[in-house]
Amino acid sequence: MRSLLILIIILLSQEIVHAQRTPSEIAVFNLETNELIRLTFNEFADEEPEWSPDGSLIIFDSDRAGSNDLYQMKPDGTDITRLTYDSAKEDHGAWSRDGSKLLFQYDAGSNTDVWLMDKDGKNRISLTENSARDGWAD
Ligand SMILES: [Ca+2]
Ligand SMILES: [Ca+2]
Ligand SMILES: [Ca+2]
Repeated sequence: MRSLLILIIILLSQEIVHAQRTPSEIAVFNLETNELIRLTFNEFADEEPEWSPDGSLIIFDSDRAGSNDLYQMKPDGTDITRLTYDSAKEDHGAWSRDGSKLLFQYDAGSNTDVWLMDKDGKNRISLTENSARDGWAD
């Protein structure tokens, strides 16, 4: 069943002045029923959705709080939880195979690094520390 559901991003055409990126939404498309279920509803950029290995959660990134951060939600769009809170740009989230940890790109401005944290946002550590651009963990 899970393989028949596709996460897609809807790009919205209207320009929103205060959004940092193009407004977009996350939706699930059911290949059996051709049903499109929209999961996010706001004028900000919600992007890069990734299923957890067991299908119980979706991580994504969003600039809805000003800074770009990682969030997670249930596949029906409920229980949205913010996972990162600082001013850096966190995106490109990816699940570990056992679903316990998240890899992501941490962009502080002049430089990016790959970070790792528990799926609830705790125990963040940087895996790379150098002046080159390291990223795209997924
Ligand atoms: Ca949005
Ligand atoms: Ca941030
Ligand atoms: Ca770096």
